[in-house]
Amino acid sequence: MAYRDLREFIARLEKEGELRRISAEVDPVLEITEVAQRVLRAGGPALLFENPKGSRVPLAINLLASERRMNMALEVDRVEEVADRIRSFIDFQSPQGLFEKIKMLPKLAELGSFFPKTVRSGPCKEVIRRDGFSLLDFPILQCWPKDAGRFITWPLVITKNPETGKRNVGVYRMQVFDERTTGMHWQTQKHGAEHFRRARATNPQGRIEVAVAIGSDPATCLAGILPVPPDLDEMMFAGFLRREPVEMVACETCSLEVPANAEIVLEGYVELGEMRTEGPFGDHTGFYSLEGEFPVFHVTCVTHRRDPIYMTTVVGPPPQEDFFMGHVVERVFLPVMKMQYPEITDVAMPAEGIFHNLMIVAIRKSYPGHARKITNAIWSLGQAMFTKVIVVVDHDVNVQDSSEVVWKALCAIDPERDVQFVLGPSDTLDHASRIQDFGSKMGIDATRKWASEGFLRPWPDEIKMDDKTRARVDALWTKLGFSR
Ligand SMILES: Cc1cc2nc3c(=O)[nH]c(=O)nc-3n(C[C@H](O)[C@H](O)[C@H](O)COP(=O)(O)O)c2cc1C
Ligand SMILES: [Mn+2]
Repeated sequence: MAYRDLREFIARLEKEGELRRISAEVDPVLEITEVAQRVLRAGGPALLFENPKGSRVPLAINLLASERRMNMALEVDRVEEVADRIRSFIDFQSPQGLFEKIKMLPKLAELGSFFPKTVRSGPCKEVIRRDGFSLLDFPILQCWPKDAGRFITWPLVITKNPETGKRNVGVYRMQVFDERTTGMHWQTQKHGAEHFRRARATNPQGRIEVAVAIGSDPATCLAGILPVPPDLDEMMFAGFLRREPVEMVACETCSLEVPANAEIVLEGYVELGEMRTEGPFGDHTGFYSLEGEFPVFHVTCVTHRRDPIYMTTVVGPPPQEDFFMGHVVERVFLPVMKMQYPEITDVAMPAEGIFHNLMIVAIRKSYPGHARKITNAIWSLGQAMFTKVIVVVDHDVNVQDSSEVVWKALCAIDPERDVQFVLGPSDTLDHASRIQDFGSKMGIDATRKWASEGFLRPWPDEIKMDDKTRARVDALWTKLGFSR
């Protein structure tokens, strides 16, 4: 059974000893970050701040900030189970006989459970406030000392593609400007930004409707950060993850729908002709992302539960909670990458590479230039386009072991020959690229070089002791005075 909502997940965490309630007053300005950081670094539990200073709304943080809690959120023992489920759909063979067709029925029923379902009402409508509301009622964090202000860090921002009518849900931080206005940090290549640009192209002085849900069941919250293809509804992906449809309910003041189980909903619009300075913000790079011009979100209505919980997260020097999210992305999307590029055997994005700076890819190399083909493929694959450095190794290198990768990759390269630079889109958060959103990327071909690639020297074998000697020493081991 999927979690009905955020509070059911929190209750489960508490039951499993994975939640700590904090009743002392703690300030959402900096202090909660510091507490959450220390607890996360110590491998501690999720936190529920019952008395954030200046607000009557409790605040939940670090809910998914461990492998165990992430598995609980996805209701699996290992995240690879999600990948296996994706693979089972990819591997779908067209059925031959009647028996095979019948065997397929449960799979088809499962497919049906992906699609979001519209419902007439839901707990997010317990309180509806068209007037007199204020964002300042919520315990919104100022995460870091040089942040420009308070930021909503885990909003599910919902828009519709003005051309296709398809929904998009993305997590884009929102700087609180005042009681009913925030920034909308749609980075250039993200789907929300594309909706904004398309709407603006036809109606430069118009508006685009935007709804924001804060705090939902964990799979739905997670779906907002996943790099699913454009025009593929993240709520459908959430339905896949939770194996039950996400129930959506109509907004009060616009034509969008929001998850009915949300804790808090902000309805409103973005003015297409309006930009405002946003940031700085202590970001997941571990540095402040600088101020920039971004669209502005105007809130027209707030709906929430009678006793809402404000869900948030902190990004900053790695590793943070978002590392666990990135790990899910790495594992869950591997079968999708493999579908297009079956030569890929494994992929790793180490925490220090903060998603877009470093990807290590193992391939089963089968023709000259194969590694370079894969770097180019990755640079054209959705948000993997941002990957600043790609290291391609042979399939017998364990990409999950950074020290093995550093060792073998450095041994395998003749830098001038094996490093390739390309120009292209870069992550908006990349503060080193020559201009915002555009810069260079590097592919490193750290595979064994072949004669067909012009490498005419012999490639040496890796040193390994032979089995016979190892067995002999095993047998001798205790006699040599060592313990096993
Ligand atoms: C905590 C957190 C904060 C994020 N903040 C932003 C942000 O401010 N702007 C942005 O464009 N992406 C941000 N992201 C990344 C997007 O959520 C992610 O790229 C997502 O896939 C975007 O959805 P889209 O592909 O539908 O555009 C954030 C991710 C996390 C985990
Ligand atoms: Mn999207």
